[in-house]
Amino acid sequence: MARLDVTETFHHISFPGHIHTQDSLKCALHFQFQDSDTVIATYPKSGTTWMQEIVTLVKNRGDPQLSKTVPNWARAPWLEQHYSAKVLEATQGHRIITTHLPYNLLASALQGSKAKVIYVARNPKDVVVSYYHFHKMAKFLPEPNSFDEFLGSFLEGSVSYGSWFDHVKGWTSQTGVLANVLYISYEEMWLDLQGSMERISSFLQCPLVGEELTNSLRHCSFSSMRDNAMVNYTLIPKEIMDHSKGKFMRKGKIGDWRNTFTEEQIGLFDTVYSYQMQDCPLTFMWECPPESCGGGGGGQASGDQDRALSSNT
Ligand code: PPS
Repeated sequence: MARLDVTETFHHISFPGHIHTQDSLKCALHFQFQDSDTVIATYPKSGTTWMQEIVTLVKNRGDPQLSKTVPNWARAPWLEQHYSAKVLEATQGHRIITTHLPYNLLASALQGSKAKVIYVARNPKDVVVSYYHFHKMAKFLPEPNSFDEFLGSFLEGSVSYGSWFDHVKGWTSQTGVLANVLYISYEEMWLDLQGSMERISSFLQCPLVGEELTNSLRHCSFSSMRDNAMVNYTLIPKEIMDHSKGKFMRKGKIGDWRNTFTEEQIGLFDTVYSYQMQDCPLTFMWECPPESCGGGGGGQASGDQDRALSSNT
């Protein structure tokens, strides 16, 4: 199933036809969640792969065997993608399920379920830059022209997987509606990976101790994941993901958007952001605090969690 140039429009949202069909999208809406499922929900480029790795390591008590031998899409498949139904049917026991779908599309399938949901959000300036670079390498997404044009599409919500604003507002307003939900930000994970891992493992009722925790921290660091073929997408053929156009594990930083945005683009973004988020109490960390900016992602500093996705965690 190549369909690299096909786009599926479903509930007014575009999805790449290479990995989605109308049937796979429809099936996701009627999915039977089990109470033992862990669901990772994200808007693209918000820390999905990182959370897939963390949850895999937590569920395996820090043993990296699975993370190093099974690709992330096989051990934490995307619910809405066409190959997932078979993978999920064949999975025995605890399932890790990933989704980029907005909350409103999954609401009825999730309501009443005790599946554990982890929602990861990232500041949208870093998201849009990461997404722009991903469009250059992923041949199943439209080739972007300028960043300026891509930013316009992102702000109006016409990019694949729809509006970042709708996605984040939809999922984060479900406190008290979903039985088990954990909200966490990419920035919290970056600034305090150990604290985040402890929080995630407690939420999953598998609290890690001693070496379980140190092993997990080591294996989900940026450098370890960058070199792990099971998560860095180097297993995907060049015709589908062209690594000469960029790396999936690209920079892994907070505030990298500063290297791309012009002053004019910052102005436009901030205007749209203020309007879209006017009734939303979420706050994001836009820059890396100077004392933490020494290196790659994860665990160099203790996080000021109040500054990142703070309102209802
Ligand atoms: S996708 O395509 O939606 O699954 O992408 P996603 O995994 O959500 O996001 C990819 C970005 O996450 C960064 N990343 C990390 N940063 C820090 N530490 C770790 N361990 C880590 N793992 C993934 C990855 O580098 C992408 O961000 P950018 O800014 O492009 O580097």
